[in-house]
Amino acid sequence: MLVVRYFLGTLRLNFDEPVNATSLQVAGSITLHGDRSGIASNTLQLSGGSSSSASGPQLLIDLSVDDLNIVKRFEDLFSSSNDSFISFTNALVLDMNANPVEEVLPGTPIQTVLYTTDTTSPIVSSFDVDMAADPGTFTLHFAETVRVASLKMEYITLQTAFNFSRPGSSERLSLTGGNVTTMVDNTSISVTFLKADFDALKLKGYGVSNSSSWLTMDTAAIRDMAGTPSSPLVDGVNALRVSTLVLDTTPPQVEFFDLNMNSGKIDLFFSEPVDADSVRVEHFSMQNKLSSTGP
Ligand SMILES: [Ca+2]
Ligand SMILES: [Ca+2]
Repeated sequence: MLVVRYFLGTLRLNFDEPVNATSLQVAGSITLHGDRSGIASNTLQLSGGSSSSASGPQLLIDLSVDDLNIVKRFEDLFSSSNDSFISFTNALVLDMNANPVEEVLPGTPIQTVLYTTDTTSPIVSSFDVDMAADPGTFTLHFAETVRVASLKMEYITLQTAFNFSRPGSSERLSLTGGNVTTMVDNTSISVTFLKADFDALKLKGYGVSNSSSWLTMDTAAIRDMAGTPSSPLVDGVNALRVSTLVLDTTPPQVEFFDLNMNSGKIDLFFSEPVDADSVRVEHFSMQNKLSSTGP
C-alpha cells in the first residue's frame, strides 16, 4: 500500500513498512505522469530531489527546483489530483532488511490521494535593465515559473530611489505599456519598454546608475502557473534595486530640424531625450549645400 501526496513541490510517499531513508535514490527512479495510462507526453523522470526524512514508513521528497519548474510549465501534469500519478523503479528505496521496494511500472502509475495546490505567491527575486537599446528592456526574475500572459504592465512602477515617499528629489513612473518578448512561461520574463515610457524614464534620471534604478510592483502584477498572484514590492519597504544595469552609451542623434526664418529659430529633434543644459550653440554651423567643400 502506497500513498502519494504532492504538496508545494513535495512528494509524500507512504509505505506499508519502514524503509531505509539513507538508501533513497530519487534521480532516475521516480517518473511523474499526467494520466493513468502513463504513456502520454506529459511525463517527467525526476533528475534529482532531496529528503530530510528519517527511516520509517513515510518519506518526504522535495523536488529539485529545476524539476519543479518543468512540472509547472505543463498544463496537465501535477496541476490537480486528476493529473498526478507516479511510477518508480525498485532502485527507489530499500526496506530495513535491504529488500528493494516493489516497482510501479510506467504503464500502471499510481494516483495521488491528496493534492494541495501551489498557494505560494511568486515574488521577484531580481531584475535587470538595459538602457542602451532604444527603447530599452527590462527583465524580471522569479524563483518559480510564472504565466507570461498574466503580466500587468501598469502594476509596475520604476523609481529613482528606494523610498519615493520620503521628501527628496526622487522620481517615479508607472508603466503605461510594454512588449513582452518572452514567449514561453518561464522563471524570467523580458519586456521592451514603450518608447514614450522609456524617454520619460530618462528625463526622470532613471537608469543612470544602480542606485537610481528601483522597482516596485502592486500585488498581482503577475501570477504563477497555479494562478496565485505575486507578492507586492512596496515603496520604502521592499522596493528592489536593479541587479544588472546596462548604461545608455549610445550617442543621441539629430533626426531632423526645423528652421523658421521669420522668428530666426531652429528646432532640433533628437532620437532620445537630451540634457538641455549641455547644448553648445557654438558647435553648430550652417551651410548652403550638402558638402561645405564640394561644388
Ligand atoms: Ca507559487
Ligand atoms: Ca543614448
